Amino acid sequence: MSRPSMFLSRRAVLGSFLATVGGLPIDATASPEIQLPFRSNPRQRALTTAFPGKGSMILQRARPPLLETPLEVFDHSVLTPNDRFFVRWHWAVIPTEIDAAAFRLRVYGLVERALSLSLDEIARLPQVEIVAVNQCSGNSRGLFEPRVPGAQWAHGSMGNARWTGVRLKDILDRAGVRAGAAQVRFDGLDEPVVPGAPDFRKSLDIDHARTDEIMVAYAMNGDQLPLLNGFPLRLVVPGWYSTYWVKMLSDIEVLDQADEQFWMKTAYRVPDTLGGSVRPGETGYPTVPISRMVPRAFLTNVAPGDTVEAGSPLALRGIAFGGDCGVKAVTLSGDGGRTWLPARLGTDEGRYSFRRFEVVLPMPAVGELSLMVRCTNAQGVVQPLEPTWNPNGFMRGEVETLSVTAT
Ligand SMILES: Nc1nc2c(c(=O)[nH]1)N[C@H]1C(S)=C(S)[C@@H](COP(=O)(O)O)O[C@H]1N2
Ligand SMILES: [Mo]
Repeated sequence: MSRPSMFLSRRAVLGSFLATVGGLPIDATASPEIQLPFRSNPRQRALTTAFPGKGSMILQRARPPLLETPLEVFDHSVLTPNDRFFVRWHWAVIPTEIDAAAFRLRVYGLVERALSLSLDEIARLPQVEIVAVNQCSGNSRGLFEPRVPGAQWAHGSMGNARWTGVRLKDILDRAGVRAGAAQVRFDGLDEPVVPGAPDFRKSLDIDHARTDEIMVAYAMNGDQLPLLNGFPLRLVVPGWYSTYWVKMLSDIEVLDQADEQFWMKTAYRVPDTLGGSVRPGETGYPTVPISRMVPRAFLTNVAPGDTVEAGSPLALRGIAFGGDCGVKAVTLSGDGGRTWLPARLGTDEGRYSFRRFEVVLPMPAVGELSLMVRCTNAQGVVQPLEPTWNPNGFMRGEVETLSVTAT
């Protein structure tokens, strides 16, 4: 493993790119188009290669950047390459240049000693690594029926990386958390565009923050974090939706009570029901801050509308993840859910990682094939066959159906 200083000694620069791209018409940065698997949503999206450090990405929005990973990327490896990893920011004021030598991570609030840590000091703490899925709460929102407002993502606002960094706990211990701590709040260097708008900040309960798994990461897949994915530091909260994975992490504040600001109290809440699901139109239910992910599975070597050969074995591949724990099993149905075949699982990269799977569907008959893959996680949670829905388009977890034609 390379030394942390390798990742931290460099400067990350976007130049004036982010400042200028917002002023361009979107089609100036993008060309070929891609079809997303939507029913009641426009399907066409542009692909762009205009963003520094990023290869071909689905352009959902230019400013602030919302870039989606095309699903076929997940067919090539269990880890999502940094240059194809999705990007999402809430506010457009994002530093376009960060000087790693001048950067400081500040720790304050209910602590014995406030800290201002350089990247070198952070790099001297014990190094840890974890493979974990970073998935937007709104991943697959564009498939919600009825439609809901918000970024109309297909399935590509997620990615799986090997994260390297230090334990948040070790940083908190250096500061010395005082009795009475309730939550820890995280803030990054990005800022709202309009004065008075709420700065993006997220909080975790103190007990959760102090678990061994929560990481302040300085590397992703063995390289420094791309600026758009949070250079030089980001929080990694394995098993939890990425709204908590604060990028360009600059401030850690220990709070003596629950965080009442906008991004905890108003935004990113889900119905307090199984899988965060309610009936469309339902009102009056209690909500809670979104937290743990639910199991999901996707086919990656076929796309909706593909033609396959009837009467010969159909080899299918994909990725699954357990949500907040590992994958126990993946099953496939080629007949719309009547019968299910077990898939063979690939290498286990840890319980928070994608898990690849393979399964052969014997002899599909001529006609439309309704393919479904279903993950059961290590805690026995099975993806529901019924639609999941809530008005924010969060926590999609239902079994996905993909139709191909056998000829
Ligand atoms: N500083 C900062 N961190 C942030 C956000 C943000 O707007 N600002 N968005 C969060 C959300 S909602 C998502 S989905 C992830 C996206 O991570 P990525 O861009 O590295 O894929 O970043 C999270 N961390
Ligand atoms: Mo998100």
